[in-house]
Amino acid sequence: MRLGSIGAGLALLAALAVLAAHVHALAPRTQIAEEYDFVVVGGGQAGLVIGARLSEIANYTVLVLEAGTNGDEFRERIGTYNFYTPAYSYYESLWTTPMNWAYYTVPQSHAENRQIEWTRGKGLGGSSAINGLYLTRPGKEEINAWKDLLGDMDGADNWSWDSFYAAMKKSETFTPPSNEIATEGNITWDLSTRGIQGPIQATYPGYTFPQVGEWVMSLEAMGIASSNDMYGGEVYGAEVSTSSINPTNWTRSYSRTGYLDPLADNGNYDVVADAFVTRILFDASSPSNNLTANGVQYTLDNGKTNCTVKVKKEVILSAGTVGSPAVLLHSGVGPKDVLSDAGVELVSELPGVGHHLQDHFNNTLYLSYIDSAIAYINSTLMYGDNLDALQKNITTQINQFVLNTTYDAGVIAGYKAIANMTATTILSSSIGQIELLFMNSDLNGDIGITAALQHPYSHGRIYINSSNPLDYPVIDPNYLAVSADYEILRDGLNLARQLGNTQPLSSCLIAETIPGPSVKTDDDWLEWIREATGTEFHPSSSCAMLPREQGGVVDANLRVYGLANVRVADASVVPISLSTHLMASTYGVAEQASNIIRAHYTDSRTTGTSSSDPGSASSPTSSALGAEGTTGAISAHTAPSGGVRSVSAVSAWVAVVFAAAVSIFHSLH
Ligand SMILES: Cc1cc2nc3c(=O)[nH]c(=O)nc-3n(C[C@H](O)[C@H](O)[C@H](O)COP(=O)(O)OP(=O)(O)OC[C@H]3O[C@@H](n4cnc5c(N)ncnc54)[C@H](O)[C@@H]3O)c2cc1C
Ligand SMILES: *[C@@H]1O[C@H](CO)[C@@H](O)[C@H](O)[C@H]1NC(C)=O
Ligand SMILES: *[C@@H]1O[C@H](CO)[C@@H](O)[C@H](O)[C@H]1NC(C)=O
Ligand SMILES: *[C@@H]1O[C@H](CO)[C@@H](O)[C@H](O)[C@H]1NC(C)=O
Ligand SMILES: *[C@@H]1O[C@H](CO)[C@@H](O)[C@H](O)[C@H]1NC(C)=O
Ligand SMILES: *[C@@H]1O[C@H](CO)[C@@H](O)[C@H](O)[C@H]1NC(C)=O
Ligand SMILES: *[C@@H]1O[C@H](CO)[C@@H](O)[C@H](O)[C@H]1NC(C)=O
Ligand SMILES: *[C@@H]1O[C@H](CO)[C@@H](O)[C@H](O)[C@H]1NC(C)=O
Ligand SMILES: *[C@@H]1O[C@H](CO)[C@@H](O)[C@H](O)[C@H]1NC(C)=O
Ligand SMILES: *[C@@H]1O[C@H](CO)[C@@H](O)[C@H](O)[C@H]1NC(C)=O
Ligand SMILES: *[C@@H]1O[C@H](CO)[C@@H](O)[C@H](O)[C@H]1NC(C)=O
Ligand SMILES: *[C@@H]1O[C@H](CO)[C@@H](O)[C@H](O)[C@H]1NC(C)=O
Ligand SMILES: CC(=O)N[C@H]1CO[C@H](CO)[C@@H](O)[C@@H]1O
Repeated sequence: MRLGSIGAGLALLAALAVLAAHVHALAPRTQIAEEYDFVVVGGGQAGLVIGARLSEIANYTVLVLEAGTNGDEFRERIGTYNFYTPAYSYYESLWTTPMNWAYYTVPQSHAENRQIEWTRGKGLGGSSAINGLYLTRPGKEEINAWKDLLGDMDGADNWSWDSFYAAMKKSETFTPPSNEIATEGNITWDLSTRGIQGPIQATYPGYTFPQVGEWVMSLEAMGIASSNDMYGGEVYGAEVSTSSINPTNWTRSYSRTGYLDPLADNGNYDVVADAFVTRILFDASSPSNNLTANGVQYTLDNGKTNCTVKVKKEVILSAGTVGSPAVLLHSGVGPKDVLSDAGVELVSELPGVGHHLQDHFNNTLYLSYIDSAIAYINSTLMYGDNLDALQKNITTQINQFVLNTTYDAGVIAGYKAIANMTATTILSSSIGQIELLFMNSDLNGDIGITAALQHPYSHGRIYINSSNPLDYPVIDPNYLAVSADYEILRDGLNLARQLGNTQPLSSCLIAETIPGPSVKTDDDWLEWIREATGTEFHPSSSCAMLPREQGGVVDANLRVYGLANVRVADASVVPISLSTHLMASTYGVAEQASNIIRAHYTDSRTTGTSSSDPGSASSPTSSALGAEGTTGAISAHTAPSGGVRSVSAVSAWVAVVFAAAVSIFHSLH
């Protein structure tokens, strides 16, 4: 068994520590400390939330290590988009910059052997810095299904709808649209479901297209009513969703602007960009079935030099659905076949790492002629009286759907548990099975209607095929491996076609250009789906929260099985694909993770919890980010206060600039 040593890096750090003046956190740094209570791996969407929430406790020292850039050179492009419409954030945004890992899947054998690009954010803010800004929430029944998958595990209640809903609200501040935009876009909302004092701004764009209003009306004509309650857990019907944008100027609101830039300089929090984490190091004297992490190894120069930082309390992995399993695997934690094939020594066997990968995949119809007009279509609407037959059809086939990519009966049991939950509870619930999106699309001026499968039965995996942590992990989402997936997606695409033919939307459309009227039969659809399917960018579940005997990677307290002090907290822990764009849910995971970690250290102390107790998980006064989210009703005029206060205070704080730290490390070599 290999356990890393933290010798060499420390000598360097000790030497540098002499140079370090009494620098303050979040000011430009020339040096980081030799050890921290908490080291967060990945300064992406979730990582910056956790860094902020833990560092609110002045007694904790916190370090975030982010592999990508600090983003400063792209800031204008991150924040700005043409015409004040979110749609352009895709096309004018950051796909072509170094802020995208630009992964590719392995050839997809059920999709014409295509290698499909997997865009993932790389830099402070992670995918929230480059995503499409749709801010939507999952459904009540799916979150409760997640909790039910945990059985009576300690902490399972934290993943009930009520608890998760509160965590999502805590992250946001909602601002209603102007009257003009509300009318033009036919936008409705329910204040009682929204957050009022969180760091992330949720509102509507400053410009909208008339077709957006027609979207809702046309869907209504098809029997799909507009919904007011999609943020309260009823994810079916049509709506114009909110975007994660600032209400004053429609710039991007993401985890860096919400959770990092406004922070006070309390001297206990460091964030280092361009720091690629290569592995977690463990204390060789800790029990092999409950290893204690005592350090994190990383590189600032693409592997030429290894640095190490010591960890006093915990390592928290927030490297995302691709990065978090990859770091575990390179640390020797994972399925033994994968590790031995890759030439990485087994440290702690955990067969589920990287498995249970689920993603939304989609196809887009183009019609000749944005933003966030969407609809979630449930199975009552899609299948009516035929639902029972479909459900039986799927449940009787689950054993055949199981893949042969694992040696472990537990991972297979976990697959069956997720698939059965999906086919029973979720399929028959009110929650959408298909999302329809209105896309202001391409350069031809066509519009697109996308249909995206929300609950895939085809699960894939993330694994590694090299012992070099800097090599890209292998991504195999296994799209369309299971017949039920293309059948449901096909039925969704037929709805998209029907929508294009429904008034008033149809009156501005000339013809369907892609795939066009020649695609009619089930076989035609299947062929076209295989040729054209792509990702909606919502992969999850590669470090699934499930019982250990079902191939789970983390327990309900987000702790990695077999390790004493390593947690995962990001989109990779969600065990079941959710019917939503994943950003709000990821904020929910990260806020809840912070609650759980803070509560753990509060509870484990013998002293009581006075209001000045730095460990008190619910002390609103300790937050520079606004008070706790609300669970009750709110009124409109109180809405923007917390977030605006923290945002407008930005110039009073010193922004994070870590280039200095990096160059000092360079110059010493
Ligand atoms: C192009 C695109 C469009 C999307 N559109 C939407 C949308 O409109 N609405 C929505 O709700 N969701 C959207 N999503 C999904 C959503 O943004 C993600 O699900 C979510 O941001 C994931 O958050 P995360 O914290 O799990 O991971 P990320 O935000 O991806 O963060 C992971 C971080 O870890 C870093 N990292 C990885 N490996 C290492 C390592 N070894 N060492 C150090 N750091 C490491 C990465 O660089 C990254 O910064 C989109 C995603 C993409 C990519
Ligand atoms: C703060 O940290 C110090 C040093 O680690 C420790 O001795 C002290 O007990 C901590 N106080 C609280 C309230 O946690
Ligand atoms: C939205 O459209 C419906 C018709 O589908 C109409 O009854 C309603 O008044 C419109 N609402 C707004 C806010 O324009
Ligand atoms: C937009 O508004 C936000 C919030 O007020 C502010 O922080 C940001 O700097 C503004 N961006 C630009 C480009 O003006
Ligand atoms: C850094 O660590 C890796 C293992 O993660 C090792 O393969 C490599 O040789 C080390 N590099 C140096 C310069 O020591
Ligand atoms: C899938 O959906 C995403 C997000 O809406 C979109 O950017 C992408 O182009 C779609 N892909 C396909 C193949 O339809
Ligand atoms: C059940 O599934 C099979 C195989 O995919 C398919 O051929 C059949 O039409 C399905 N039946 C129903 C009722 O959905
Ligand atoms: C798994 O199944 C595929 C396709 O059926 C097959 O090609 C492959 O050899 C199998 N792998 C193992 C390890 O059995
Ligand atoms: C499938 O799920 C249903 C409903 O949740 C449950 O009653 C049933 O026992 C499950 N079956 C299996 C095989 O797990
Ligand atoms: C499914 O969606 C339709 C249309 O949006 C809605 O009328 C219906 O109530 C939903 N079904 C359930 C079971 O909630
Ligand atoms: C690992 O997989 C990638 C595809 O993700 C491939 O390009 C590469 O050649 C593979 N490396 C080895 C050593 O098999
Ligand atoms: C693992 O170790 C930690 C602290 O060292 C302890 O709190 C925990 O109970 C241990 N877990 C198991 C399963 O032994
Ligand atoms: C943050 C949170 O909701 N914590 C809860 C997690 O679950 C435990 C046990 O059910 C509760 O005691 C915590 O309050």
